[in-house]
Amino acid sequence: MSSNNNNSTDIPGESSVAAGAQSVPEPLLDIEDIQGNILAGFNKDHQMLIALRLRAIPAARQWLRRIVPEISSTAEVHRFNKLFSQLRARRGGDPPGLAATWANIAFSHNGLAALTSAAEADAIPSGDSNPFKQGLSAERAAALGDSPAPGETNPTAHWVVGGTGRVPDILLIVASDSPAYLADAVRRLCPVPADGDEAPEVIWEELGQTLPDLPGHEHFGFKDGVSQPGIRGLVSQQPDVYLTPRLLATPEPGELESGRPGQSLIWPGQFVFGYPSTDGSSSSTGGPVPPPNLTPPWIKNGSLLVFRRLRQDVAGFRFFVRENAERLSGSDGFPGMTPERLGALLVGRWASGAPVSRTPSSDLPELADDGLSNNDFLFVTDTPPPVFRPGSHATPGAFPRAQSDELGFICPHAAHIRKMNPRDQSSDLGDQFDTLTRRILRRGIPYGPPPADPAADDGVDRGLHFLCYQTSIEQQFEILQIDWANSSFNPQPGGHDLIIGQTGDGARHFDLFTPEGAEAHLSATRQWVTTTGGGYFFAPSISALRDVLALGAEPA
Ligand code: N7H
Repeated sequence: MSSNNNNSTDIPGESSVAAGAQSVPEPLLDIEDIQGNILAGFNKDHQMLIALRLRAIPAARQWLRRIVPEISSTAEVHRFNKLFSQLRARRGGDPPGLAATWANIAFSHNGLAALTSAAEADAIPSGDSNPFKQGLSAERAAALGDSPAPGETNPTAHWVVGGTGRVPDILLIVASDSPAYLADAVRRLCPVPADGDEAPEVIWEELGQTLPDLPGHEHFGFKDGVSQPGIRGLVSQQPDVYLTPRLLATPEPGELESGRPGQSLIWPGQFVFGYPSTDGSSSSTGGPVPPPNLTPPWIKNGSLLVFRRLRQDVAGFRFFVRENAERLSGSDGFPGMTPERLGALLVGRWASGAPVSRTPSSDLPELADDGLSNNDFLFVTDTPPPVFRPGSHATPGAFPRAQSDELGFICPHAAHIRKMNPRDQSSDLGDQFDTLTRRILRRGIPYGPPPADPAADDGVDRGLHFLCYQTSIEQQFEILQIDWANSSFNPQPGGHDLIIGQTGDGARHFDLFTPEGAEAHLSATRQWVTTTGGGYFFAPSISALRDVLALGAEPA
C-alpha cells in the first residue's frame, strides 16, 4: 500500500485498546456489504477512474454480474489497511511485496434509474434540493462557482468528463499498490466482447497516482489526507472492536469525543445510509439521531459519491505566494514572510502537513509524521494535552501545544483547513456539533505528472481527482464549497478559501492580522484550481449491486 495512505502514521497498540465505558451504544457496521473505499479508504498509489455509458440494460446486468465478486468491501480493505499498518510499525517501513488491488463502483441518477426505476432513483435522499437527481448539471456547477470557458455560458461545456450531455452512468474506481496489478484489474473489469456488443461503453478513463518524489502530497506540494473524521460503529459482534480505534479517555458529557487526538468521532449515518447520524442542532451534544426510513430500502449500506476533476495551476499558485511574500516581508507587520510560510497560512498546514496552529513560524516535519500530534489542535481554546486510555501505549512527541487563536492571528480564518473544518469555532450555521454534520470522507489522489519546474507554466493538465463520500451532498460537500470556501464571510469573516474558493471571475481576497495590529488584505485575480469534470453518484451496497442492480426485473 501506499504512501498515499491516510493512516500513514502508525500508532503502537492502536488495535488492542478497549473502549471502556461509553454512554451511547454504537451500531454494528455491515462492513461485508459496504463498499471499501467509503469507510476504509483504498489509499493506493495508483488509481484508475473509469466512466462508462450504458447501452442495453440486459448486457449491463450481465457485465455487472460478472464483476460483482471483484467489488471490494469495507471488511477487506479495513483488514488489509490494518495489517499493512501493523507490519509497517513493526518493521519501521513499508512492508515490501505486500500489495492489494481494489475496485468499487458508483452510478449516476440516470444510470441508477435505468437499472432500477426512475421513481427509486428519484427517491435517493441527497438534500432538499435533490442534488443527486439533478446531477452535476450546468446549473448545479454554476451554483458551485464553476466558471464557463471564455466565450461559453455553460460551465461544464469544456469538461473532459461529465457535464451537459456527457454524464457517465457508471464510475468505476480501481486501485492498486502495483501498476501492473492495476492494469490487469482494469482489463478484467472493463467490459469485454464476451459481455456482449451492448455492454456498457468506456467513455473516459484517467490514471491518478501519488507524486513519485512527494508521496502523499498534492501538486501544490502539501501533504494531503491528514485529517479524516473518525467513524463511530463496531466491526465485530465483540464489544469494543471499533472501526476507528479509541485511544482517548471518554470525555466529560457535552465535550467532543475523539478516536485519536483531534479526530472527532462522527455517527456513521453521515457517510452510509441506514445508521444513526450526528445531531448538529444547537441544543445537542452531537447525536445520535436515528436513521430516517430507507426509501428505497436497498439504499442501506450505500453512500453518495462526489467526484470533481480539479485542475491545478501550480505555477500560478507559486507566483502568488512568491510575489505576495516578497511584498509582505518588506512591510511593517510581516517581516521575514517567505513563500513557504504564506503558502502554509493559505492552507493552515505546512507542506509537510504540520499544522500552523502548533508550529506557527516554521515547518516541523517530525510533528507532521506523528499521528498522535498532527491533528491535535483546536482553534478557539488552548488545546489541552490528550488524556489516553489506560493500556493505549500512546506517546505523542513533545511538540508545542496549539494556543487559543479565536481571531485567526496564527491560523487565518480563511485558511483552507479552517474553512473546511472550523473545529471548536462556531460557524454561521451553528456550533462545533453542527460542524461535525458537515464532515466528509475524502478519497482524493493527484492526476498528471509533477512539473519539472514548479515556477514555470508548462501548460500540462495536472490536478486532483477529488472524491468524497457522504449521505447529504447538499448539507456536506456543497455547504463546504458554496457556503464556506466561496464565501468571504463564512464560516467566519476573513476572506475566501484561496485554494478552492470560486467567485465566478476569480477575484478573491484573503485577510491576515497580527496581534500587534498589522493587517494585510491579499487579492487574487484568478483561481489556481478549476473544475474540468465531475459528477454526483450513488455507491450502492454490495448486496444491492448483486440483488437489485445486476438482477433487476427484466422487461417482459
Ligand atoms: Fe482540501 N491542498 O493541497 O491545499 N486540503 N484541497 N478540499 N480539504 C486539505 O488535512 C486541497 C478540496 C477539505 O479536517 C489539506 O488532509 C487541494 C475540496 C477538508 O482539518 C490540504 C484541493 C474540498 C479538509 C488540502 C482541495 C476539500 C481538507 C490538509 C484541490 C471540499 C480537512 C491536509 C485541488 C469541498 C480539514 C489534510 C480538516 C484538507 C488541499 C480540494 C475539503 C493540503 C489542493 C474540493 C474537509
